[in-house]
Amino acid sequence: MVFGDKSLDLSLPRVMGILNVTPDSFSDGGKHNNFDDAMRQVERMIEDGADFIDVGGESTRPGAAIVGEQEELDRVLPVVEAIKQRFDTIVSVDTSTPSVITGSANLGAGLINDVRALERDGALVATAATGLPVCLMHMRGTPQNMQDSPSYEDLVEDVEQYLLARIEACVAAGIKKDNIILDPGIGFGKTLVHNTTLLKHTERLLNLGHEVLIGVSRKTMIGDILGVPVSERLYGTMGANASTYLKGARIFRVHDVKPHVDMLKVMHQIEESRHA
Ligand code: 7PJ
Repeated sequence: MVFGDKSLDLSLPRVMGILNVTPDSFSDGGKHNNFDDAMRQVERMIEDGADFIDVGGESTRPGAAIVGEQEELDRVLPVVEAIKQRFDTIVSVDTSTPSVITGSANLGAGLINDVRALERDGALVATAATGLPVCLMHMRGTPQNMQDSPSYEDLVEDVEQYLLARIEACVAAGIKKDNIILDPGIGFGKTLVHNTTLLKHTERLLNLGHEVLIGVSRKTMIGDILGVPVSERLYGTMGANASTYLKGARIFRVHDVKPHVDMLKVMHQIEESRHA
């Protein structure tokens, strides 16, 4: 798949390093809202083998405050620009905001990653105009209310139907079908059993004919299973990612790049072994 100025073979597993540029991000407590810290963090993730740097200026944690458009632009665009000037990597932008999509693409971003699957007014048109690939994620509700007892008639079917409808909307807006990546949206309007069931059935999204991205890093799902705080969720995160790699997911959005790069390299070599 072609991500702006770089092309990536997605038959290999790929690691997306998370760079939060919010004052209250999910699990790094806003450690990287300082510009120089952010650049050091990017350098480290790239050295560790990240294929993408996912820049997000809106916290979508349950109950998070809504960020204004100008605030999001001010947080994200300087960081996208600086990364593209200093490093040879693919910048993914975690945004739902049309002006952030357009602005980031103009500065060299290579992927639009939208937890709202381009539902915000103007997002489809803005993304189509960039010509970039997009990751469509499933969310039930909004970050403000999504964890208020989410329920589904038929979970996997609902997620599949939602994403199919969004794919159709993308194609109608002029986004190429081959440029669409799907994501079940772990933790976005889902209980523990919803999350584990969706991961178990990763093949249902793959069967729609798109690559699948998984974002489970340090999430509540891991904390619920292990009973550990955010700082102790790496091994559990790796278990979830290893499991979905074996089911065919190919992009892993993570805070801890190096452990995942090593894990996936070994898993890939085992899966690809051929000895007559
Ligand atoms: C995801 C995301 C995810 C995609 C966030 C956090 C919450 N983008 N952005 N998938 N999660 N595609 O990192 O804990 O799961 S923000």
